Amino acid sequence: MTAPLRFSPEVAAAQAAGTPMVALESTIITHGMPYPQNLDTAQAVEAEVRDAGAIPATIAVRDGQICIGQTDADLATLAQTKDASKLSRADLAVALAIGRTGATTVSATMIAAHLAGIHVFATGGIGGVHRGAELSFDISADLTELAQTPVCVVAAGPKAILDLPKTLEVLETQGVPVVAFGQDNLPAFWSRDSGLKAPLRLDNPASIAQAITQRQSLGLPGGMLVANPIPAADEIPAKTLAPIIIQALTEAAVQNIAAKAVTPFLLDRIFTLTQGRSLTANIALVLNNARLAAQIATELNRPPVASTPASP
Ligand code: PSU
Ligand code: MN
Repeated sequence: MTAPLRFSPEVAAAQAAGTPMVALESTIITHGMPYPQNLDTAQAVEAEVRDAGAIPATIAVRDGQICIGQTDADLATLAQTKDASKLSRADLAVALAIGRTGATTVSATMIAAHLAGIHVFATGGIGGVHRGAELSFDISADLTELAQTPVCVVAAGPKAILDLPKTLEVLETQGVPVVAFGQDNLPAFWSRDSGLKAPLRLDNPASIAQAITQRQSLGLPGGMLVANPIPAADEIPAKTLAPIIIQALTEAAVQNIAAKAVTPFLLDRIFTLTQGRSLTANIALVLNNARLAAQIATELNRPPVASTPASP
């Protein structure tokens, strides 16, 4: 049995024509942002990818199929679906088997993108090691996915609600290149600077594309995380956010929020506690990531420059 993939007309045409493509996830739509900003953002992110010369492929599960690329109507329905499942690697096959509507997280989106032959994926922030993971064992499946599925994920860093040093440690153990784009330090989602040095740094889309190609040439499994800092004009300084994150984490603990509910709960509380500023920042950083992902996909598509044979 082959994987049940269904391509939108736009994505099918891009595949046939060899146009660069960028995968986009859907959990950010169903669990990461409120309606209607989630729909506006999903549409704006797709437009950003097109403006940069690539084709967007937003990925979601419905009717027993992994849908690669959504029509405007599909996006509008998804953005208003209250009971969509949050699907990661563990859930994908069961959701397909029972025909559930589901949104794909970073891990499930990477799997689907790879099956569809898409090498670059843009999102907001990846999941990682949660604070207190030494007791809860809550470590996002995004990290082990990056270790095994060859897709380049462009994000504004791991979300700042996480334990960032532990997240970097796990990524290092798993052999995942963590590349800060254009700066030395790791960005922290809503903030440009986490205060931690990023393991690696690259300064342009062409060198990121070359690193992807080199990894393939070495036969190494897995992808790469490109941590793209939020534009300066849109950032919330880490110092401003620190007490708000602590408050949201405390509320999550008091209310016994666990497992898949943790990240959506924290994002929602931080949205309220920042009077919506975190959402404005989240939207700006996703758009910024979509643009860089499209540039990387375009560079990856460039035919290698043929070396000129020496004249006889
Ligand atoms: N980026 C955002 N908002 C989100 C996410 C990413 O700006 O909501 C989602 C992604 O789908 C990611 C998930 O995989 O959050 C992480 O969830 P968890 O911590 O439960 O693994
Ligand atoms: Mn988790």
